[in-house]
This record gives sequence, C-alpha cells and structure tokens, in this order.
Amino acid sequence: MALMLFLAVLLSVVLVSDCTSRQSDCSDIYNSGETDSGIYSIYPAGDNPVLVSCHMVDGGWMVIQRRKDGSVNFYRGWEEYKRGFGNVEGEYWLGLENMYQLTRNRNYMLKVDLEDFTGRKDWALYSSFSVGPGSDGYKLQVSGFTDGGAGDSLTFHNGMKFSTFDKDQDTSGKNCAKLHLGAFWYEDCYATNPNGVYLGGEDNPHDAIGNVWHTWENNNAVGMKFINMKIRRVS
Ligand SMILES: [Ca+2]
Repeated sequence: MALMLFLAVLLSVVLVSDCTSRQSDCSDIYNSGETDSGIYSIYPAGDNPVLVSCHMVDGGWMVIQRRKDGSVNFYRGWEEYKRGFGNVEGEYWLGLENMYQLTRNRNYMLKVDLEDFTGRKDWALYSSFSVGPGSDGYKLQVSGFTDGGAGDSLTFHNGMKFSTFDKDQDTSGKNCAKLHLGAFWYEDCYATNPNGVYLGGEDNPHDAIGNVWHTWENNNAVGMKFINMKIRRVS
C-alpha cells in the first residue's frame, strides 16, 4: 500500500514537471495553473533547465538569492557567481547569466525580504530590475523603490558591474569583494552586502563582512537571519 502511494506520488511529480517543462519563469508556471509554492524547472534560455524556488503568490515570484542558515559558502569566484550555486531548497544564488537571460527581453520587479535575529521582518520593493550582458560586467539596473520598512539599500548599486574577489569591477581603488568577503554589484563599496558572511547572530569583531542591509536597523553588527531576493514578471 505504501509502495503504491509512493509510486502515485512519484508519477504525479513526473507529470507536474513534464507539463511545466518549457516555462521560462515562475510567472509562466503560475499562469499555467501551478499555484503551489515549491521547486520547479525553468528554461531561461535554450535547452538547459534550471531549478528555482517559486513563491506562488501575487502571480509567481522566483527566488534569485537566499540566505537563511549559513549552510552555503557565498565567498566564491566569478565563474560560480556567473553560473549559480547552492541548494535550491535552502541557500542559493541563481547565477548572473540566468538573471541576464531572464531579464533581457522581459520586465521584472524585485522584492527583497529581510528578517533579523529578533524575528523582525521587513521588505523593499523595486518596480524594475534587470541584469545586463556578461560582456558588460552583468550591470545591475534597479529603480522604482517602495519602502516596506527596510529602507532603500539597493538604488546605491544601480548601474554597477558585478564584482567577485577574482574579478574586481567596482569603483573602489581597493577590491571590495576581498575587503568585505562577499560578491555583489559593488560601488565604493556598498549599502548592502547580501552575499557577505553569514554571522549567525553573533556580534563579529571583524568590521564590515556581514550580510547586511544598511538602511535597516539592528542588523549591521550581526547580519541578517534571512534574506531573499525574488523577481516577478511585470506585464
Ligand atoms: Ca576596485
């Protein structure tokens, strides 16, 4: 009986993944009638599937970055930030090339959800988000801020190229990624460092390495407990 149930569940999973097999993002999947939040395959470009976490509210949000427990090392080099890494059920980075392919011909908004170690939750919303081509450093384009209590720490990074410790494209004379143990669209250097070190709520003696959002209270010394950057198609 248990085996039959298992096989039935397995079959339904295969059927679900098959009928969503050529969707380009979570909005497509949502519009096809799959409104359960979870892990789905998308095809940002061509034949290569990419697993993403979809939040199926408001038409389908797609997580492009998430930190929640420090289980994944985010201090990585250019190739990994380009390709994507991590665990789609937990902490992950979708990859700059995927972000470029998704946003090059379609309009997206971005929502950033934050939680600190006291349980406080806030957010920031941007009505427009895109990532430029790799040939131009995967530049960030973000605008149209709405405050959900977190303040605006991202507009500062608008127009910046992406930098990793092994590819310094920031506007600082120093290497921001090395200095702050992260990777981001650094300027000189940041107002948010979401890919910085997961400090786990401990007050860290090393200055400015945590995954912080500067316009938000209480997180600068110990970093955020949770951050998730997610995008949704704008019709
Ligand atoms: Ca530099």
